[in-house]
Amino acid sequence: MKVQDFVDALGADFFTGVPDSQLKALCNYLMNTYGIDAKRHVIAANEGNCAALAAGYHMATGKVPVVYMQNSGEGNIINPVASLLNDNVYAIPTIFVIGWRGEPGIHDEPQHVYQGMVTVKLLDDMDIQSYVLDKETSLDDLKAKMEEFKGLLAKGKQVAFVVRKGALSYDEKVEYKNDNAMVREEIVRHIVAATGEDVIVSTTGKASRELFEIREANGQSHKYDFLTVGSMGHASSIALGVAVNKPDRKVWCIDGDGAALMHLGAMAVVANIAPKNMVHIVINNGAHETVGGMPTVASGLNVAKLAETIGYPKAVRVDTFEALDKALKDAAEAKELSLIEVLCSIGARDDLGRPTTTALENKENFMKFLAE
Ligand SMILES: Cc1ncc(C[n+]2csc(CCOP(=O)(O)OP(=O)(O)O)c2C)c(N)n1
Repeated sequence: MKVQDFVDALGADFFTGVPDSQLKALCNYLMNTYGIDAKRHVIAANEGNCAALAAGYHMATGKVPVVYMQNSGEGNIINPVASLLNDNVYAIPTIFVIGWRGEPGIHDEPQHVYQGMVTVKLLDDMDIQSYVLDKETSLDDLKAKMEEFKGLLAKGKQVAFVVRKGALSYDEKVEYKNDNAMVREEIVRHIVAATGEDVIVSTTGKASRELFEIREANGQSHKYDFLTVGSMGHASSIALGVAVNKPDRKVWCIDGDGAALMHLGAMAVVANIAPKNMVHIVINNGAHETVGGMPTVASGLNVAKLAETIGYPKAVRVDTFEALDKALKDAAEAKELSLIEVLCSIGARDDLGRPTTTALENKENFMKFLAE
């Protein structure tokens, strides 16, 4: 189905979400049609924020908002759905559009398998009626379902469209770019070179895939690395837990700007505990590059300044490999928590692979290494 027809059938004029590769057609359509516009289309920091923003929109306009997200975002919306939107509380009508990764029977990465299994069940549990959209769904089917959903929305309930791969199409391309020169994979390569046998906890998305491939290409073990393949936004807290309990090891966290923003409060806690053996690197491309390049708000944000403000003893911002190498060397020698913000371009290699070891193997190797 053409994404324009889908959007028209929903009949909404406000969209908020966190981008998803499986919803690329919708995300690109919204970016081309509205860009980022506080009254029409907002990419929020996490899906729970989207639900709350949708509630504000509804109360101010009386209209029904649309919240879009990957199914991994279900965990982030459950609290505001149960305690804000649900009709036992404020009864805020909302249409969710959810990309279905890890659908049973379709091969997907480990972080999507269980989430895919429980995607519809979680909606059922949250009293959200859902309808699965696939390539075969006709516009008439959709319109009929929407008529039915309108009755529920009128009662202050939420409904969801669960979108299978390829269900929505959009022919126009959107080019996402910035003025930064450094490529993320090369940044990760420099980090690997500087960190020797230290621990690396890397964030959700392509940064972890690049780290894995760099280790392979170098003929190095993967035991140094914990790849945070799911649970976006939590890499720095994982690194914190390791750093505090392994004070003799240096722990580096490779974070993304989208991930750091998703749970920004984590940084305040890292700063407060301030493990002397931890280095937090935020690769800032101002984008959710992994899922297509849609913007985050970090292009207008100085993450290094922010880190200093919330209490990191040291934070620097770099935009050249020369400056990056110096910052990495300083951080490796430092005896205090520090943050390095690395300004990065948007893009990745087309043939970038995925980890060939399982998540469990990753954890076991990592734990064995930590115990050495
Ligand atoms: C809770 C949750 N929402 C959405 C996603 C989908 N997702 C995976 S990676 C990613 C973008 C990450 O952006 P950033 O941290 O800036 O790193 P980049 O991809 O730009 O390197 C998104 C939105 C997810 N994995 N989990």
